[in-house]
Amino acid sequence: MRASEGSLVGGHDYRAFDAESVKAYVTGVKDIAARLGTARAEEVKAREVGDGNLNLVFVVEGPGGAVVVKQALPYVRLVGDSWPLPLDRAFFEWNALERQAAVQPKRLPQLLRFDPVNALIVMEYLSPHVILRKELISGRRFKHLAEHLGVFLAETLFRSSDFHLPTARKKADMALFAGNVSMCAITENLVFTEPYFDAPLNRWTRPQLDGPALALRTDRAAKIGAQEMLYRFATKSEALLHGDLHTGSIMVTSTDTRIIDPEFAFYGPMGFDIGALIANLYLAYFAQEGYGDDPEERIHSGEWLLETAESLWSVFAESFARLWREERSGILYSRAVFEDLGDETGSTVGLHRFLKTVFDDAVGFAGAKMVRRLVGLAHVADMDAIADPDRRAGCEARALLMGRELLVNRTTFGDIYGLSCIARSIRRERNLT
Ligand code: SR1
Ligand code: MG
Repeated sequence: MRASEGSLVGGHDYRAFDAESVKAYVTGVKDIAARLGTARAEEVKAREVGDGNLNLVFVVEGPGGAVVVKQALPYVRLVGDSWPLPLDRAFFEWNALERQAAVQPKRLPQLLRFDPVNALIVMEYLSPHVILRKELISGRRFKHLAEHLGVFLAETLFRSSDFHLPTARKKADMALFAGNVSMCAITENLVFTEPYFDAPLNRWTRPQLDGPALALRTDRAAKIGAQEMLYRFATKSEALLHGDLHTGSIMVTSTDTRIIDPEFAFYGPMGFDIGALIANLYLAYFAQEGYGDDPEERIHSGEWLLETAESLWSVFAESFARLWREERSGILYSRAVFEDLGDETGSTVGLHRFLKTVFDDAVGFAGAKMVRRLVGLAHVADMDAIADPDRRAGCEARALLMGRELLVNRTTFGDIYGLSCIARSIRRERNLT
C-alpha cells in the first residue's frame, strides 16, 4: 500500500467493535481463528482494556491462544467525538511496526494482521508483560530496560537515517510518513504550543500549581525554547521516529521489553524519541515522593530511574557508534571521504559532533515533554495517581522546574550525568507552589 492509499483506511464499511462484536470478527479470520484455537465466537472471551487517549484495545482469548486487537476510533477517545481524528493513523502505525520489526523484531509484539477497512491491527497478546509506567509507579526496577531501549533506539533511528538507508528509499519513506499530518498536529499543538497560552483544554492541579503554570505564559525563555524545539520537530527529518515513546508505550517483564503503539510515527529528529523516554523517566523520578511511607525506598527507586536514563543514553551512543562503524552505507559521511583516505579520526569527530546535536535535542524535547504532561491536556498517571493534591502539586512543581530547565538550557549540559545532578538538586527544593 502506498502513501496515497492511507486514505483508504476506514470508509463506509468501518465499524467500531465492542467486546461482543470483536469475537465474531477475529474468529471469522482464518489465521487468527487458528491462533485462538477456534472459529466459533461463542468459544472466545474478549475484554476492552484500552487505557490510552485514542483507541480501543481488545484482548481476545480462545482455547488455544490469545491476540490483541487495536482499533482506531474516528475521534480522540480522551475528549470524545467533538474532536474528530482520521482513522489513517492505523495505516501509519502498521507501516512503522513493519519497519521496526524488520530491524528489532524481538522488541515488538508479533504482528498478525492489518485491516485497513476497520482501521485495526491484530497482534500477539504479550503475557506476562505489563505496562512499564504502572510498574514504575509501584517502585519496581528492570535490570535490562536501559540496554533494551538504548539498542532499540540506536537501531531503529540509525537504520532509517541517511547514514544507512539508500537515499531513494529514505525519500520514499519520508514521503509516505509525511501523510501522518493529524498525529503530528497533535504533538505540534499539545506539546509545543498549548502549555504556553490559555488553551481551553489545559489543566493542572489547581489552585496549588497556578503560580508556576500561569508563569509559563510570560516566560519568554521557555516560550522561545519550546518554539525552537517545535522548529526542530517540524523540519529535521533525520529518522523514522516512534513518535510517542513514553513509558505507557512499553511493556515489560523482568527479562523482556517490548515497544508498542507507534501511531505517531514520522520522519523527525532522533532526539525526539530519546527525549520522550528521558522525560518520562524524570516524571517518574519526581513522582516518587508522592508514594509510599518509606522515603528511603523511594530515594533508591528514584536513583534507579536516574541511572536508567544515564544508561539509556550511554547504550544508545555506544550502539550508534557501532552502527556508524559497521553499517554506514547511506549518503552521509561517505567512507570515500574518510576511512578510504585513512581519515578514521575525521569520521570519529563527525560521529561525536552528531551525537552532541542529538543529545542537545533530546534534552530540549525532554523538557518540552515534561512541561506538557504537567500543565497541558494529557497528563501521566505517575502524577495523577498521587491522591493528596498538595503532595501531588509539590511533585509536579519540581518536575515543572526540571522541564523548564531542560528546555531553556538544553545546550549547556555536558552529558547525561549533568542532568541527574540537576534532578537531584531540584528534588530537594521546597515551597515551589
Ligand atoms: C489527544 S492525544 C493526547 C496524547 O496522547 C498520546 O499518547 C500522545 O502523547 C498525545 O499527545
Ligand atoms: Mg499511544
